[in-house]
Amino acid sequence: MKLETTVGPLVLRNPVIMASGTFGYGWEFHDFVDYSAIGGVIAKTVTLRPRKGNPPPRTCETASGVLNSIGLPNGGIEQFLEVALPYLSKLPTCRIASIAGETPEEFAELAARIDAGAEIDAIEVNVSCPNVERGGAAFGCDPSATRAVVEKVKASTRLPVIVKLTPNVTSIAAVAAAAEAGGADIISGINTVLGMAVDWRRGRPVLGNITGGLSGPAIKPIALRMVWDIVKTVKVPVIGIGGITTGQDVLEFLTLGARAVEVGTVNLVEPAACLRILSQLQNELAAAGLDGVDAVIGTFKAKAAKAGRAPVT
Ligand code: RRO
Repeated sequence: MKLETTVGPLVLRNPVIMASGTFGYGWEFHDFVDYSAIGGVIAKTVTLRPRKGNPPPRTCETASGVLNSIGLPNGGIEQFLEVALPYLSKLPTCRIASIAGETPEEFAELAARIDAGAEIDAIEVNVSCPNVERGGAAFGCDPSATRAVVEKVKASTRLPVIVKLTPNVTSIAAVAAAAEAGGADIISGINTVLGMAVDWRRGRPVLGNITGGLSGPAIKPIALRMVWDIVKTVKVPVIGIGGITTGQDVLEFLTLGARAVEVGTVNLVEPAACLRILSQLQNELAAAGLDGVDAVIGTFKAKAAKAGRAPVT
């Protein structure tokens, strides 16, 4: 069974990557996951200066999902370079850092320092955090601001640049096109969907930050629609993200044309979920008589299947 997939300049042993913010800096999952079995790891987003994050409560369970307003707590780039990056760079899988800045120049500085810090495989540019005021989705909601960030980052690193998009826009295709025009090597999406939860007895928000980002199975249909919009718009490869919890979910995104996926929220409730998802992926492919993921990627035909008829193979 050939699970290997190429995503632009990246060669992954399989298409299942751990999404940023749900897998710590890697070491937190040491007891649960054999890193040499998974497609890749994306570390929690790092910023230039240390950040405390948002007031609690920071998470809340919803129907088939989770709301978070974590607010990007992290020790800043110095601590990342000293503590997290050396560990990340030793993992026997595709190693990806994630960065967020308040200006295009900050994004560029982060990329340059990580590039110089230790050997990794790519940088994901997070222009899509829903829970911080400056930076975050402020860039990802505006095509020209997205392009400006990507151009600066591309000029400051030789590493492949993945641009992670927010769904909280009218046209994700327009932002994807701007990221591509700025030089993005790969586009990933989607980050979390803006939402909120209400404690009606107290007449108050559940989350300390009032609003948060929704993730988990509840957002998979939104993510599929947006990945479809992105793959129709850009030529660069796409990584699908949003509510993936099974091997079948992975195949749905690959069918649309995504060349890999990121698995996030399920890691919070099932730390070894990626291993189950990978075994389901192989079983699904074998049951369909297919010898690998390449037989599935981009096979989507935009005409609904008739009920009650087996798929043509
Ligand atoms: O830390 C967060 O609150 C956060 C980030 Br950086 C992000 O990109 N997406 C999200 O849902 N939460």
